[in-house]
Amino acid sequence: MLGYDWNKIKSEIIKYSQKINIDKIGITTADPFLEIQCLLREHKEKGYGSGFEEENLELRINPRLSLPTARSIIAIALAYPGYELERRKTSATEGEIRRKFCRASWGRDYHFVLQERLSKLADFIKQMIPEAETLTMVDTGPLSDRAVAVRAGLGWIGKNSNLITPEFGSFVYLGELLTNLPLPPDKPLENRCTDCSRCITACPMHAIIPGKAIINCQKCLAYQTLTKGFLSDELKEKIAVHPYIYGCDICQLVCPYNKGKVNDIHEEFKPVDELVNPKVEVFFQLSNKEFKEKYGQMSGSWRGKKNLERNAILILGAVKDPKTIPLLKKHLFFDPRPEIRAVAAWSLGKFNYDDTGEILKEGLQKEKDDRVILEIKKALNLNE
Ligand code: B12
Ligand code: SF4
Ligand code: SF4
Repeated sequence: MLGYDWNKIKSEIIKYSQKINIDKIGITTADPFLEIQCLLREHKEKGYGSGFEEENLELRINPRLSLPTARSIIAIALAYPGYELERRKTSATEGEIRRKFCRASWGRDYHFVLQERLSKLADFIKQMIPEAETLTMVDTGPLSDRAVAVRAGLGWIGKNSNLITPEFGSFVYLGELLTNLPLPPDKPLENRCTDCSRCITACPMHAIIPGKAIINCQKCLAYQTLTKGFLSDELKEKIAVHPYIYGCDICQLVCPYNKGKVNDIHEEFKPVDELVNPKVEVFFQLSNKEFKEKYGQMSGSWRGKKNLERNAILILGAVKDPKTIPLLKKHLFFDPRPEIRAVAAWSLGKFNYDDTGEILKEGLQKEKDDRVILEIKKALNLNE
């Protein structure tokens, strides 16, 4: 592709990105991300993964396995709100049981929002240069969005493993556009975490591996609130008192680089309080169809309803409101899903024996699944 002034093309791309409300943009080469190869291998070998990461390490590291002609990668970031919800202040006095969705689930699902921006950017580039090839990724692509953003100079990796931008803190979504254009690359920023370790101290699960800027997902509540299976006793205790029914913002909220970052920029990400700080019982009241209609636009709905129901039952065990005993009983006796019956037993076990002992004993008579039987016995303090 001869005859183009790549510096000029780059500044046209930057100008256009501002016009379509992309908050940050940076460019890096499409060279393999050898700098993260060892880290990704260690992450996998030590069992720190969540299973949501791309399995194939080569694909994760080499952009040219996704777009063989790639010469550059354009990294983008869109900021999302960092402020607190209004509703939280009043919920306790009303005696309601509510839990939040993490900020990354506020407003419209970010995958669509960023993909739309990247598609516009791709169209713009192709208008300028008809022979341009492009491939866009947001979250679900094989590349590490954070590694791309770091090398393109959008920010640095905090000890909590999040990419932190100087302007918006770590409350940013990331995406990238691979292209065959030889655009001039940007320079990475210095890491500014220095001797701070607030995120490591604040993590309720000790999930952040010190000195590595990676987390052990098996411990992390941002991951475990998304799972749908049986949980260890430790995880049940922690999810029951976690402020979030979906995700976790704790290690970001304590970060000094997020202090005062309101990021009230994009209409799409503005939260509807009732949706992102719901009464936990709503998840038992909604049919799957109703759940899709009400929550389908939020990124926090991608796992369906089961993980939210399971977490909600655990929360009822922590709150111990006698009004919720009939609901827990119904799930212990009649829910077809053993994972849900198991947490119902756990939560009933948190009440006084006088209030729920008979229910648990009756549940034990009915139950056929060994895993649930074990849970009921634990709730009744019966030794094997
Ligand atoms: C799997 C996954 C998860 C897992 C694991 C997260 C994790 N920390 O590993 C779970 C479910 C726990 C999760 C949680 C969250 N996630 Co998530 N997740 C992903 C996903 C799909 C892959 C991440 C991955 O491979 N992790 C494994 C680690 C080892 O790799 P990595 O995090 O990509 O990047 C590391 C390396 O690249 C390295 N690195 C980068 N450059 C360099 C350079 C050098 C020299 C070295 C040595 C290392 C290095 O540092 C990074 C941090 O360890 C990405 C999307 C994507 N395709 O990349 C989103 C992504 C990371 N998640 C995102 C978000 C928003 C979240 C949550 C904030 C949501 C929430 N509130 O609950 C939390 C944050 C929890 C946390 N402290 O990390 C954003 C992060 C934005 C940001 N500012 O960093 C991403 C990028 C999605 C997106 N496109 O916006 N997530
Ligand atoms: S997201 Fe929550 S559980 Fe996960 S590392 Fe951060 S503070 Fe710990
Ligand atoms: S809390 Fe401190 S150590 Fe953790 S990411 Fe923020 S600046 Fe870095």
